[in-house]
Parts: sequence; structure tokens; C-alpha cells
Amino acid sequence: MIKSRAAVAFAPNEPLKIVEVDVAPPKAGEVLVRIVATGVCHTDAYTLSGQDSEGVFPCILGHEGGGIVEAVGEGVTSLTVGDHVIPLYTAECGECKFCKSNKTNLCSSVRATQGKGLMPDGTSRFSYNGEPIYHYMGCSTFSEYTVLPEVSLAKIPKEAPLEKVCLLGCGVTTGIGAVLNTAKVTEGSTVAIFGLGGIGLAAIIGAKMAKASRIIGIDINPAKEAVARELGITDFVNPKDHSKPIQEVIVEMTDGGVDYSFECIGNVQLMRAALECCHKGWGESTIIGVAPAGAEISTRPFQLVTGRVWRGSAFGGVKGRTELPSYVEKAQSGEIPLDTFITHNMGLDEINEAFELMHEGKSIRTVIHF
Ligand code: NAD
Ligand code: AHE
Ligand code: ZN
Repeated sequence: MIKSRAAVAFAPNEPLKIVEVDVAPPKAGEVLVRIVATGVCHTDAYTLSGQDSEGVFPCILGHEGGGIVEAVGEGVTSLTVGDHVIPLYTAECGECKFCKSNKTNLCSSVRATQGKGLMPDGTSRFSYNGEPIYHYMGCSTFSEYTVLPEVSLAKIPKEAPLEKVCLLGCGVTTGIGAVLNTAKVTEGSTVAIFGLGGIGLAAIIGAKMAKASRIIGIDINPAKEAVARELGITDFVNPKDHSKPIQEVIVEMTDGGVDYSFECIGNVQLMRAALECCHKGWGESTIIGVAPAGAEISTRPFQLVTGRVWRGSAFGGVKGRTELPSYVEKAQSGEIPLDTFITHNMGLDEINEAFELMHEGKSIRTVIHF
């Protein structure tokens, strides 16, 4: 057992508590990682709000981290002590039906136990005062030390700054990947991006990489316009400035609708708007936002009959172990400007402030340093 400083979510809607937890050594096929830094994603706030059907408490949240391998369990061959890694909430075993399909990044190897807050053997490595604490999304990066399955770690070059490339563990990769891998936006296309937080801003980068001709950013927070313009939007639309449904506004702006849209908020009304602002005959809308448990999407089936396509994306369709290193390279070369996302840096003790900044719309990403 080792001691680890961690921010524990003891119950939904309560501030995280910084305590010293016990971390058990990695079992066979598992790896102990020292987390150097972690981002705070809206999904952490979503689970803390109690709206996640897979949310179990007490748990250690966090899934956007960067760290260093501290110890490996029996049989671990692809990683050694000292390797730099990014934890993956979407594992890549390379052997399951999903990995072999070449149609999805959704590996099934550890997903069932991960959704229950447990390691693949059905137990937890974390405890506090002798009572188990659940894992989260297979990552639990709000702990100085965490244990992950080997298949849930992407090895990255040691030169990459962990306190920046941690953002590739979720938000930045998700937004870019959804544009390039899921929607496969083509050159010259028109794109609408709903929600300009970490995910939506990263989708702008993806749309620029795909050479979209027009990129419309939509957000109710006017403060997001400047950074979105810096990244490449051509138009900013604030739904609060319009009395018409926002899909009608966008259809009018684009001679019948956009070629591609992305919902990066987690609001089912906006998922509908994002679909309905797509062009008849070919427009494709990708859902990235995570909606509360029990929420459902709806539209007139006629929207699909007349050629619009509705799809969704998890971690940008990126296979973490094989594909994440290329994202790290792009961040290193400056093609992915991670600094633009990092509005705040703080220590673990201040983590509740990071959640407040997010809810107030004052941050894009806060990076927590251990
Ligand atoms: P965020 O809080 O940083 O950004 C959300 C943005 O949406 C904010 O700029 C906010 O002002 C805007 N917004 C809120 N309500 C709006 C409205 N009614 N109209 C227009 N804009 C509105 O969040 P984030 O970290 O960027 O995450 C966005 C969503 O993506 C969340 O639902 C998160 O859970 C989800 N997510 C999904 C994946 C995935 O793999 N599918 C990965 C990461 C995050
Ligand atoms: N537990 C939620 C599902 C949440 C969800 O959809 N998560 C996204 C990643 S969000 C990262 O910030 C995802 O990758 N989903 C695919 C998967 O396998 O979880 C619920 O609603 O039950
Ligand atoms: Zn996330």
C-alpha cells in the first residue's frame, strides 16, 4: 500500500475533499502511475452532479491526465518504470471484437468493470480508512497515484510536457478527432459547432485541419467569441441575440444549412438544433456532448428521410494506444495549440475552484498540478 493525496467525491453535489487515500499495488496486467497533472473536463462535473447513470460514490474523478509509470504488475510487457503515459478512458486491447473491427475505437476489454468503478478483477485499488473508494472512467486522475490496466495507457515521448499534453487525454483529442475521424469533414465544407468549451474549441482546430471553408461557432457566452475567432471560426452566433430557433438562423445564414455540425454541450434540445441546421440531402451532425441519464433526443424522422445523418463520437473515434502519440507530436510541433486551452493552473487543494470557474464560464481548461 502507498499513500496518495487525492480529491475524493464522497457524494454527488458535494465539494471534493482532499484526503490521503491508500493505493494498493498493481495486480497482473495493471500499472501504477504517478499523475503529474490533470485537466478538469465537463464530464467530471456531470458525474459529480449525480446525473451520470454510471456515477458511483465515493469515487476519485478525473480522466484527462498525464503521468509517469511508477510500478508494473505481473505480465505487463509494453510499459516500464519511468515511461510517460496518458491514461485512456477508452482502452485499446487490439484483440476484442471492437478493436479488430476497424470500425470503432470502443474497445470492450475493460469497459464493463470500468463502468462500475472497478478494476477488471472486480475490485478497487483505492481505499480510505479501510473502506473502498471507486475508480472513475478507468482513470481517476484526481489522485497523485492511480492504477490502470496496461491496455488503458498510451505511452508518449518523455520530451512532451505532461502538464500540457494531459489535455490530449480527453477534451482536445475528442474535438479534433470527432471532426477528422467521425464526421470526416471534407475540404471546402461548412461547419457549425455548438458549444465553445474545451471540446468545441478543439473541434474548430479539427475543422481548420480539414480545410473547412466556413466555421460557425455557437455559444451563449459572448466571452467565447474571441478565443474561437483566434482558432478559426468565421462567424459567431449567440442564440440569445435571436428570437427564432437557432437552427433556422443557421439555415438562413448558409443557404439551406451546413454540411457538418457538432454538438459539444450535452443538451438534447441543442442536439436537435444541430441536426436540423444541417443541409437537406447530405448534412451530417455529430453528437459529442453527454446528456443526463434518462434524457432522450428527438426530431421528425423526415429530417433523416430527407438525407440528414445523425451520429455520435466517443474520444473523437481515436484509438488511444496507437493514435494518441501522433496527437502529442502535433502538439509538440505547435499544430495543436494546447496553451490556448489552458486558462488556469492550480494545485490539487484548489480543485473545487476549477469546477466553479467551469460553471461560471470563466475557464476553458484548468490544469491541476500535483
Ligand atoms: P465546457 O463546459 O467547457 O463547454 C460547454 C460550452 O457550452 C460552454 O462554452 C457553454 O457556454 C456552452 N453552452 C452551454 N449551454 C449552451 C446553450 N444553451 N447554447 C449554446 N452554448 C451553450 O464543456 P466541455 O468540457 O467542452 O464539454 C462539452 C460536452 O462534451 C460535455 O457534455 C462533456 O461531457 C462532453 N464530452 C464528451 C466527450 C466524448 O467523448 N463524447 C468527451 C469530452 C467531453
Ligand atoms: N457514463 C455516461 C456516459 C458518458 C459518456 O458518454 N462518456 C463519453 C466520454 S466523455 C469524456 O469526457 C464516452 O466516451 N462514452 C463512451 C463510453 O464507452 O463510455 C452515461 O451516460 O452512462
Ligand atoms: Zn472528458
